[in-house]
Amino acid sequence: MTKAPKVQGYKGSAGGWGSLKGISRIERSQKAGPSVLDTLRQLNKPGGTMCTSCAWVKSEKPKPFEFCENGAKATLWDLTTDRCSPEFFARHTVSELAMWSDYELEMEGRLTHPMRYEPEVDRYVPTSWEEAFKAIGAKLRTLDPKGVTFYASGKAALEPSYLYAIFARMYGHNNLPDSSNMCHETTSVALKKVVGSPVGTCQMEDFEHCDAIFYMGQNPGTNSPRILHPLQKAVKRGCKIVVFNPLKEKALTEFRSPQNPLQMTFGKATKMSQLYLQVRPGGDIAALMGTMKRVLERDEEAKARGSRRVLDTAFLEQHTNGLESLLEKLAATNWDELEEASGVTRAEMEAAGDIYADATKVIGIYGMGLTQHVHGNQAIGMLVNLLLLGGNMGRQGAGCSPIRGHSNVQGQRTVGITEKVALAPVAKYREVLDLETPQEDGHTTVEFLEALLAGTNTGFIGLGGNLARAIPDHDRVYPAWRNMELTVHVATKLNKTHCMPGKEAWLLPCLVRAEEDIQATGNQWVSMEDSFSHVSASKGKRKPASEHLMSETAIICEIAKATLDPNPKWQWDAWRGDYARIRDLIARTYPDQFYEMNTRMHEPSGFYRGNPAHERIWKTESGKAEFTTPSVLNACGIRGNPGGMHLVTLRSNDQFNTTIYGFSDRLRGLEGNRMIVLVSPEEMARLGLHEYQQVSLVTEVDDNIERRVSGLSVRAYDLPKGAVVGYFPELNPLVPLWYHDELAKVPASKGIPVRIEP
Ligand SMILES: Nc1nc2c(c(=O)[nH]1)N[C@H]1C(S)=C(S)[C@@H](COP(=O)(O)OP(=O)(O)OC[C@H]3O[C@@H](n4cnc5c(=O)[nH]c(N)nc54)[C@H](O)[C@@H]3O)O[C@H]1N2
Ligand SMILES: Nc1nc2c(c(=O)[nH]1)N[C@H]1C(S)=C(S)[C@@H](COP(=O)(O)OP(=O)(O)OC[C@H]3O[C@@H](n4cnc5c(=O)[nH]c(N)nc54)[C@H](O)[C@@H]3O)O[C@H]1N2
Ligand SMILES: [Mo]
Repeated sequence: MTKAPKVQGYKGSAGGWGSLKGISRIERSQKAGPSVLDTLRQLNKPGGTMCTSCAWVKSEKPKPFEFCENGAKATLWDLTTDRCSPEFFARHTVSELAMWSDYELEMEGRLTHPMRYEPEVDRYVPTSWEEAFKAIGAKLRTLDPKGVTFYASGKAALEPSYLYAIFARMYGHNNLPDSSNMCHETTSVALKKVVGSPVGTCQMEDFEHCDAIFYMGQNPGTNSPRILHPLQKAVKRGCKIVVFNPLKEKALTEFRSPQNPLQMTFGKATKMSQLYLQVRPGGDIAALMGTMKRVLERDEEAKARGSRRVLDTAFLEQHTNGLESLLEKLAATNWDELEEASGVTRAEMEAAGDIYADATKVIGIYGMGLTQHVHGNQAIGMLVNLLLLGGNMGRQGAGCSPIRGHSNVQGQRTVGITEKVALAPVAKYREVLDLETPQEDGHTTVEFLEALLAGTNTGFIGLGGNLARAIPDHDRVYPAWRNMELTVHVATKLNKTHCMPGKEAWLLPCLVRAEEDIQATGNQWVSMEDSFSHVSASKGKRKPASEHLMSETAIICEIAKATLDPNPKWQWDAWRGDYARIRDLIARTYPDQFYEMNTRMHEPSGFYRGNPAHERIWKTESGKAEFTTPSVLNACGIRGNPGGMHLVTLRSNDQFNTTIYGFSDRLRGLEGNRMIVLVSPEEMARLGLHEYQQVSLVTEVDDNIERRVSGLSVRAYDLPKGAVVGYFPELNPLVPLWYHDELAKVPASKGIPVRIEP
């Protein structure tokens, strides 16, 4: 038998000096120049630019540096002095570029000119904006609108997003998927169902009052580092953090604040979590059921003793529905089943239950580890079940806080980028814009891809993003992508999706958020919404990367003008010239939440859009908060045999989604290679694998399609039984398109049944 290799690890803590080294490495590779410091200094501050990296809330009282390692990386990446110019495109055919990696393509730097695909020479060639708009408008007019999809990737501000959503409907479809459809759509569906509001219920002050946090399936050290400061403060107050995660993520074990020179130099790192449950993929439903069993026991004990009840019986009585059936399910499920489905022990689940029972104010936090499963909505439902038991919803120090991804992804949904007609402000569109919303629901991301494979989706506009890489089932989808009649990309840097042009294809370069956006009335403000439903203003101050760039707002206005028949209420030129007029439209369309938007967005940390569930108003079918009874114990769609393994695909510390900054996954102690598969020493021994062995991963589903990724190097890693781990997007060919959340259709990228082939 091979000797089990030593599990590697990163010796430092999250944050600390390592994060500063990470930033300076990117600064060298991107050559952004010293003036970038001015931009960094005013990130996320009133009057400044909002960071494009994550959607965590902007502080009311900003620190001297109100950004994190990865916010700095994202900003430096945007402000690189490298240029991907027409000369570059003249040197390379698109077929050649299609073979380049995500990393190599974006390393070419910022796009500088509008480009048109020329099939005869298989190259992108420079064009003028006039030619581009005229041709795109003319082509869109020949296509059936129902077969055209307008994708958005979550970064564009509220102003362009609002216009994009109305343009789609004026043109004739609701095909408005956004990155959310691969991300937190599970949240939008599940939270809506159980508490009546599709977004998180917490506010910043809740983090100052909670005494326990259940932190599930989210990696803050990499993906939302600014949250670590309020978490650290909470821990220092005595708040207990319970983590559910198959991986021991560094930032959830220890953290050193880069904002605190004393702690950086002399201090001990803060121990972040009290209890760490290394659940198997999808194991959260069962682990939460076990937790809840213990909470109920503790409540019985308290009742018998006559001490403070653990259950908030008054809240349960007045505000909730459906507890009985959940209690029956819990009683009928035994600990052996829960241990098998969760991958953790009864003692661990009981310890989690004890922390919950001892706390009076509890917050639940989660990310992709819950949303990207076939039964992801049920896992979110279980977390809410636990919170409801103690009345931990809609009161100070308590609530449910999904951590959103892209910096304005929540806001895009708020201002109408949605494929569901029921969520569009249909009556207001009629009143404000003379706009009749098309009646059929549009495409989710998965439905767009299904239409693409069926040949019925013939046109695509991408407002940012790298959709062909972010989606499942690459090997099936790529060939179909190029059959489209028209592809249009509004983008900042070249990526692989751009290298899959349709028969007519356009690459339209746009400004980044840190750059000046000069229109008829001067440099424009834009606005975005964070994970706490706060809407803040942002203004770019930097000279654009090229004089030929246009803003996303201007590009949408010009394409719309070239496509649609004129209507006196559709004032594309006026909107383009003064974004305050777009905000007036938003305010008229959503008066309850966006009244006086033009002034309120300048409040420190933005204005709060409000959330009924935060006030214990439940906009559900029953008018109460709903307990849900899970139909399964594990969130993976296919459990396979007991030895079966599930693949988790996730982000390294050196990437922003499909943008690969480099090859260092510092906090996990993994360096130099992204084509790796992490396997536990026990599984390695069982399968006879050795470290650095080259293997393939093969998807184990029964649909007669072979899904395989080869050339992966095995690394030993501390993982629960049945889990293997690798990187997104390299492993996306393994995710079947039909393998997605049963309600929200979010691809189940965290629980793919696989086998390892030597
Ligand atoms: N620097 C940087 N910042 C980012 C991004 C980025 O790529 N880079 N992406 C942005 C976007 S769009 C998003 S959506 C967010 C994503 O942020 P996260 O939600 O943190 O996404 P992932 O990196 O996919 O990591 C998911 C976490 O879930 C855990 N996990 C996997 N399966 C399970 C499971 O079954 N149960 C539990 N409990 N845990 C599980 C993984 O081990 C991992 O820690 O970050 C945003 N911010
Ligand atoms: N297997 C697997 N697949 C996943 C995930 C996973 O965890 N596992 N995560 C999913 C998630 S959570 C998400 S959100 C999606 C992400 O999917 P997308 O949002 O589609 O992808 P990104 O990588 O964020 O897009 C990067 C590109 O956006 C463009 N860009 C960058 N900044 C701007 C800008 O300011 N304006 C414009 N117009 N363009 C810009 C650049 O050209 C860049 O190449 O991927 C999903 N796919
Ligand atoms: Mo995301």
